[in-house]
Amino acid sequence: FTEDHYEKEVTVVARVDNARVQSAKLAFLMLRQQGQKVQAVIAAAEPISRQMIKYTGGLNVNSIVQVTGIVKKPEIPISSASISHLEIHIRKVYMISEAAQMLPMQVDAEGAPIVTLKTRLDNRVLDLQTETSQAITWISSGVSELFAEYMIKSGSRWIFTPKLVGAATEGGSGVFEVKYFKRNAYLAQSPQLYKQMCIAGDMENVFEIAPVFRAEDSNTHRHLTEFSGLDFEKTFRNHYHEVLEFAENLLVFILTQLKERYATQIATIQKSYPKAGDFKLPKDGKALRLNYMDGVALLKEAGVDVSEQESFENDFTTAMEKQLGQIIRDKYDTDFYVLDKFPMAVRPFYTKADPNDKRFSNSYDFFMRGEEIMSGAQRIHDIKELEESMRAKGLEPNQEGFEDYLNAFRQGCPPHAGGGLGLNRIVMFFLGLPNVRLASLFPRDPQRLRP
Ligand code: ATP
Ligand code: AMO
Repeated sequence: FTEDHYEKEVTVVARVDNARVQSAKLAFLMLRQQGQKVQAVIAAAEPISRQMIKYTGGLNVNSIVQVTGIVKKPEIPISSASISHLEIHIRKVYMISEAAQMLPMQVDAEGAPIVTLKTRLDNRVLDLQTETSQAITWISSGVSELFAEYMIKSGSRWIFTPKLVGAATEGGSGVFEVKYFKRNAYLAQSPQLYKQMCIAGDMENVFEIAPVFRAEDSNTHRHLTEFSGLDFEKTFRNHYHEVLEFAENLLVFILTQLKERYATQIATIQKSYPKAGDFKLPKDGKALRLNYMDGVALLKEAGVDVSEQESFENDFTTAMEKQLGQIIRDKYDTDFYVLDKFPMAVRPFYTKADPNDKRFSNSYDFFMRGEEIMSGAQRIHDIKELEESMRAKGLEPNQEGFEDYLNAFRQGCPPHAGGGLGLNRIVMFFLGLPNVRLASLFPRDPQRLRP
């Protein structure tokens, strides 16, 4: 409420955050709407009966009520930032939707849950009502909005590719099989092949926001079996770095604008997760780009055994990625950076090898706080080269499921590159949340299929 409401009658619909009877003549309600709170007072006076005071003070916590009253200054000033400094003197109270008497989840005085992550996720609807979850879901909405905004401004077309696919693609592992009438189908593990087929279909610049399914038994803090993917694919003229630079600017835009547009939500989340406000962006507004081998050298300098990484057969382990994240934060003062030129051996078959050194590839990963949020690459657009690359990775070009994809290149296809981002991971690492499940509305992991 603002000063404009002072001494005026208002009607609000809100949840009961807390209700208490002070005496036979006085009761208090704390009302809550999307994390914002206002105190309401009911005192005996014409036409308010003692029975109405008892009823109001005894309302079940979380019930949704409609309250009409006059806005006044409270006798004891309210100092909390999330509670209005004005209060409502109640005239009428109507029950809109009553909550059960026993809530399965306890919250502290600040409204933060005081239970385990499992209990929070089991009771996710209640958990979503908390101030912190409200703010996190706004950040997630913000990342999607900013991604779409930037893509559309760049002339990109919003596409929707099938999630039910006829064959296990992208190499075969990690797909969910589902019944499809008399056949089997699979849930798409990435829009990869379709976004490239759109490029072959002369669409030039495309993006998608859609679910991605991974049948991987990864029980970690950052793996989900269904996550929200932000994907894009673009043609380029001379060099794949045109697309890489585009992706870097896209991320700098998203992260900078999040800080600007969602400062209130970030401050709220910071009360429960202190790192939420400390994400460091490069000071010059340009992404820090290093090569994979620069990363190897930085780790080596720090005394880490990187012999397997130097042999180009193995990607960084999670522990190495995190350590590199810390080294880069200390040295370059940024939590967001890009590694370019990954070894060919650790990338998928559709990745273009570096023409100057075939041990490497024209591919990149983006990191936030030392953990991967995006993978991308220049793609092979020449059919012969693509078939050779498949064979080199142990895939048979004639095998079922690849023919439509490969046919797309037989008609000619312009050079292109792209990337795939994990929405939940961006939210998680931007806010420094300890678990990706907190950045998913109703998370799916190997153990969890409900709520
Ligand atoms: P991608 O997006 O390519 O899947 P990622 O880095 O998140 O990227 P992986 O490459 O599959 O995922 O795995 C990376 C790291 O995640 C591994 O090095 C490992 O430390 C960890 N990880 C994956 N699966 C498990 C698991 N089941 N248990 C523990 N850790 C795992
Ligand atoms: P990749 O497999 O690296 O690349 O996935 C892209 C991004 O998706 C996110 N991600 C996940 N998020 C939550 N849970 C998971 N299990 C999970 N797995 C991946 C990460 C990751 O960086 N086709 C390529 C993209 C491309 O080249 O365009 C691909 O799918 O943030």
